[in-house]
Amino acid sequence: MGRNVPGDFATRWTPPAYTVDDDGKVVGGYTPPGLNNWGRWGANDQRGTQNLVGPAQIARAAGLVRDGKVFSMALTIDADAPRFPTRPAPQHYFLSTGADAVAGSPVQIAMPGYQWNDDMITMALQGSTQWDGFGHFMAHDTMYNGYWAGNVTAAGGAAVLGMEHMYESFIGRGVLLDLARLRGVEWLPEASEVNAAMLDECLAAQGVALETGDIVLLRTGFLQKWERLQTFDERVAYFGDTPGLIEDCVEWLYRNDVSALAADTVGIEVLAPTTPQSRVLPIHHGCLVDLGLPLGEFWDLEALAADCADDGRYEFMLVAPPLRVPHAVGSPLNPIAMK
Ligand code: UVW
Repeated sequence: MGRNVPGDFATRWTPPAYTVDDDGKVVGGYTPPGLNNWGRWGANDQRGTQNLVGPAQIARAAGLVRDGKVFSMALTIDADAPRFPTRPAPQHYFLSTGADAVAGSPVQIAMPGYQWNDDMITMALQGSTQWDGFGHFMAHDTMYNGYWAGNVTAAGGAAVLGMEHMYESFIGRGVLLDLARLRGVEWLPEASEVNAAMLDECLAAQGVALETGDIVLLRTGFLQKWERLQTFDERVAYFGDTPGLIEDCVEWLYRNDVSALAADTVGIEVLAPTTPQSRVLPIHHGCLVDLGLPLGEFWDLEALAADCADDGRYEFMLVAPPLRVPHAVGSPLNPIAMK
């Protein structure tokens, strides 16, 4: 069983024309036709735009903490929070509880007079507030920096480009672009498109300029709509209605040396665009594959945005590392902004 035409599920299969070298990189296959960061930080780089952030950027960001204010941007990890319909709800179990011990448990023999509670969750790593790593998305069998898609397997996970390369990353200056506030709406209209000109307009309106290595957060306000939905069908339709970026924003991100991009939506980009796009998911393709620029999704930006509007400061220190899961292609997290 195989296929050799995109979107074709025929039983025939022709081996691809490309080969894969000892480093796991495609030879003679896809290379980005336009702007890209392949090779910019070395032929075998696996951190992409995280290379834009160094001690100078982190020290500068630390100076933005003036009032001691802290804002979490994490969704709750439970069945009620939004997640893409293909991803199961998180499950939260208890392994042992003090109540069991009080009622009488054999483990009390080991530690008479003491009790403890242990719990665990099972969840999709992309099933909550999350980072998409480079192993999450491929174009034409290829990942960031030319690594072959076949390096990510169900048995072993991401042999290259895993989230373990990022476990000390996403710490630096965050800049919020409050697009909903710019337009004076609770949330951007369903399936509305955000282009690079609107991003520049928002920066100008907020009186903030980007610096190399910034982590940009985009607020559409669309997360607030989730709370108002009643039925399963409304919740499924919600994802198709997602407002977001269109493809000219990839060049904007490159030009501004943005190190990571996160938004309060499921996929950052508009999922049902009306403007013709040259690629199916141009932001995922352009950022994750061509630029090596990680994407954060379902960040709850409401409290932070309210405070930025209040004090007029749209820059802050951001601390948002992923979980240290070897060979993972994404990670949930609790991103923290400090002002
Ligand atoms: C979508 O694009 C729907 O989201 P993700 O990047 O989490 O796959």
